[in-house]
This record gives sequence, C-alpha cells and structure tokens, in this order.
Amino acid sequence: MRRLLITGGAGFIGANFVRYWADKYPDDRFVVLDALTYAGNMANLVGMSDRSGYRFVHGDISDQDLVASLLKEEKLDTIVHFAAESHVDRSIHEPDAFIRTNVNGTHSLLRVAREVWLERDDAPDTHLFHHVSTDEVYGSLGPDDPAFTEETPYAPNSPYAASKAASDHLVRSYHHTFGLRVTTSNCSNNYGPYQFPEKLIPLMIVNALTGKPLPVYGDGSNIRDWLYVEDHCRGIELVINSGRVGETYNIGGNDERANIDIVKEICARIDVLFSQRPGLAAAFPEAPAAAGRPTASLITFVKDRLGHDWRYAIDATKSRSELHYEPLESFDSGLGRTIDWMLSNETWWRSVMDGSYRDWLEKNYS
Ligand code: NAD
Ligand code: TDX
Repeated sequence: MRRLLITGGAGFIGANFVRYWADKYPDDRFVVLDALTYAGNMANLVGMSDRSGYRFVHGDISDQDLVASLLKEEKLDTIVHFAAESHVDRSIHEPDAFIRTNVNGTHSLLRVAREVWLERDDAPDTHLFHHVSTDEVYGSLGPDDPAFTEETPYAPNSPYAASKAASDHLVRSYHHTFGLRVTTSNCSNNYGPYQFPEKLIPLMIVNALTGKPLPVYGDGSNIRDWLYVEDHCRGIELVINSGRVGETYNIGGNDERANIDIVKEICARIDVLFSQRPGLAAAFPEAPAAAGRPTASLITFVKDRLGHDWRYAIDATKSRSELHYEPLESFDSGLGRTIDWMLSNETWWRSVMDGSYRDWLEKNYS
C-alpha cells in the first residue's frame, strides 16, 4: 500500500491520475496538493471527496513547512509531481511564473523530500519521487529526424520547455548527489477529459460549438505526437511500480499528426455529430453546424507562435521493453471520447470559459 502526495492534482492530467489511481488502488492514501492557479479546478475532482483515503489540500509546492508537515503527519512515501505552469503560450508572455513553480517549486519539493525521507530517523522504509515531465525538453525535430529517445540531448526552446528541463536536471541531481529515489517520465501531448480549453484540442472543440474562430498558428503544419490522458496515467503507474530508480522513461502515443489535420478532423466529426443528433443544434445554436454550415468555415490562420517547435515525436522503446508500456487508445477513438465528453460536460467548460469555476475558491477562502 502506498501513501501518495499528488501535486497539481486539480489540473488536467493530475485529476485524471487521481481518478485512475483511486479506482485501481482504493486502499491507498492519497493527498492532493494544489495551489489552484487558473489551471486548477475543483470540478475536476468532483466526487473524490466521498472516497476514503482521499484528502485535498489547497497550497503551494513552494511552501516547505506545509509540504514537510504533510509528508510527516500523513507518513507519505510517494510523491507524484504534476504541479506546473504548463501552457507554452503563457510562458512566452509571462515566463516568471514558470521559473517560480517549475524550477524553484520543484527544487523546494525535492529539498523537503530529502529532509523528511533521508535525514530523519522516522523516515518511511522506502520512498519515491516521481517527476512528470515533457517531450518538449528535447527541442524540435525535422521531418526525417528520428524520434526522441531518453538519450536525446536536451535542447529546450520555449521558457516553458526550459523550465521543465531545469526541473528534470534538479530531480536527477537529487538522486545522484543525495540518493533520493527518483524516476522521471517525459511525455508527449496529452488530450482528454478536463483539459483546460487553452490547449489545442479542447479549444477547437469549444470554439466550434460556440461559433468562434479556430485559430491555427502559422500554416498548421507543425506536428505533435498525441496521447490519450488515460494512457499517460497508465504509463506513470508502470514507472512508479516497475521503473528503475534514477531512470527516465519516454511515454508517447505513437500517433503523429499535423495541427491542421487535427483541426479539420474535429470539424468533420462535429459536422457528422450534428447531422446525426438533432438535439445538438438546439443545444449549440451558435455552432455553424447547427445551421448546416461546415465547421471548417471557422478555421482561421493566425500569426505563428514565437519560436514555435515544428515537430515532436517520442520513441517509447525503453518503456515498452522494460515496463511493457503500450498506449491502448488510438487517436481516432480517443478523439471521439474527448468530443463526447465535451458534449456531455457543457457545464464544466462553460464554467471555465466564464470564470465561474473560481467560485469554489472565493467561497472557501475569501
Ligand atoms: P495543468 O496546467 O492542467 O495543471 C497544473 C496544475 O498544477 C493545476 O491544478 C495548478 O493549480 C497546479 N499548480 C500550478 N502551480 C502550482 C504550485 N506552485 N503549487 C501547487 N500547485 C500548482 O497541467 P497539465 O496539462 O495537467 O500538466 C501536468 C504536468 O504534466 C505538468 O508538469 C506538465 O509539464 C506535464 N506534461 C503535460 C503535458 C500535456 O500535454 N498537458 C504533456 C507532457 C507533460
Ligand atoms: O490556438 C492554438 N492554435 C494552434 O495552432 C493553440 C492553443 C495551439 N496551436 C498549435 C501549437 C502547437 O503546435 O497546436 C499545437 C499544440 O499546442 P498546445 O496545445 O498549446 O500544446 P504544445 O505547445 O504542443 O504543448 C503541450 O504538449 C506538451 C502542453 O501544453 C505541454 O504542457 C506539454 O508539455
């Protein structure tokens, strides 16, 4: 039985992981620590407070007293570290928060883990600090370059990627220098339920349903490898349970797509769904599809992202051979599940778009 601290558990991947883990390991204790930045949403964790073993703590990973008291009082033996500033565009406009949370925050967490787990007589018998990172640390690929392996030299291009690269190095150094038991996973682009509609896929779905432009950066030829979030959760589970301490593992979806193809695919699927389900036109009257017009008419090519990486691709051979990792969801089925989830969870995304998802904070902490 594990006793976990899950940082950033009110965000997209963290919340999916909390649900995944709670279903699979109902006897585990899991404490979620989240600062509830704009990306944290208590609605992502709805239903969790009824589960035994679960506790939510509103707080910052940089609060060393808080983290130390949680590790000690709750006798936690595993940290799964998701908390981060995660959106590349925001890191271009306001990089400071990325350094604060991704670099200094991660270091703060490592420092406390070291103190509580390595320097105290009452430390747990064993411990693990799992760090959740990204493929963006490896830089950008050309069309014929081989996919990123764990040996690919780091070449981060955005302030976001640089801050994640710095955090990866800090995690590594705490293992090498102090003997902290760590693992790291570097993962490709996730999509699925509860993703904040600032990222490509949920933004395009929300805008298509509300009749807003679908902004495609540059010529839309940039390529990403797409991974359904549940497969990422499974990959992290495998690393936590069977990964070698001190190692890093790439986790990918084995599904490279150009942005413009994804946007067109979303448009086509929404057109089909509206033609099959007459209720959708009444529910989403602003959607072009409600009037029988193609959703693709909303596609708008806009100024490119500064320093926009052209292609990411993950070689997950190591995870496959050592951990038997395989993504189970294809992009086709995962995109279908995601669009269905968005159609069934209009209240969730509307509350994010109009800001009312922040009411929980106001009610509880004003
Ligand atoms: P997200 O932005 O949806 O969620 C981040 C969460 O962290 C939020 O709940 C936020 O409130 C919390 N947080 C931020 N700063 C904090 C702080 N100082 N203290 C405590 N909590 C804080 O992010 P996500 O997309 O779920 O990504 C989770 C992790 O996975 C990140 O580390 C990210 O770098 C990594 N990752 C994401 C992707 C992706 O496609 N989204 C891919 C690979 C890796
Ligand atoms: O409106 C948009 N139009 C557009 O063309 C947005 C939001 C994005 N894009 C493009 C930029 C990228 O090429 O789509 C691609 C995907 O963009 P994002 O969803 O912002 O993701 P990306 O920049 O690839 O980074 C994501 O994957 C790696 C996550 O946000 C990171 O947290 C993760 O580490």
